[in-house]
Amino acid sequence: MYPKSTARFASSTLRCGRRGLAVARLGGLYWLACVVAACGASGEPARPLRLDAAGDGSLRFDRSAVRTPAGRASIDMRNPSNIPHAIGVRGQGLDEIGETVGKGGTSRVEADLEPGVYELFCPVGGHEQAGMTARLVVR
Ligand SMILES: [Cu+2]
Repeated sequence: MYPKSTARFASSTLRCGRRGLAVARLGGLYWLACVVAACGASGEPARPLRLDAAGDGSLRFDRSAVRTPAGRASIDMRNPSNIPHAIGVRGQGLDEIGETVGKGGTSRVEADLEPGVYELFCPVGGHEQAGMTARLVVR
């Protein structure tokens, strides 16, 4: 009787240990999925916000204003033109610049956006001055 119950206890402990391991594995997967999805430090997934550089080679974006709700955002600018461009965002204490990309590339900035008005601009020399800017309104 006594050895039997000890065995049952041992077996249930083992099962419990396996479950613990399964949870640990799941946790690892979740962490990996989170990294792949490019979550912010807050764990909140970044809301994608798209705009493109003009495709005709002119120094401007494809729109002059973008609106988005407050929160974590991934500002993605696709570059379909032969001129290198990048996305920059400033305002509300934020000043970030994405990678400069050539044709077919995407320049990205991830940021926690507070309500307010921001300026999107291309930081490549002379482009902002030539008018490559857009307003970003966060509500
Ligand atoms: Cu540019």
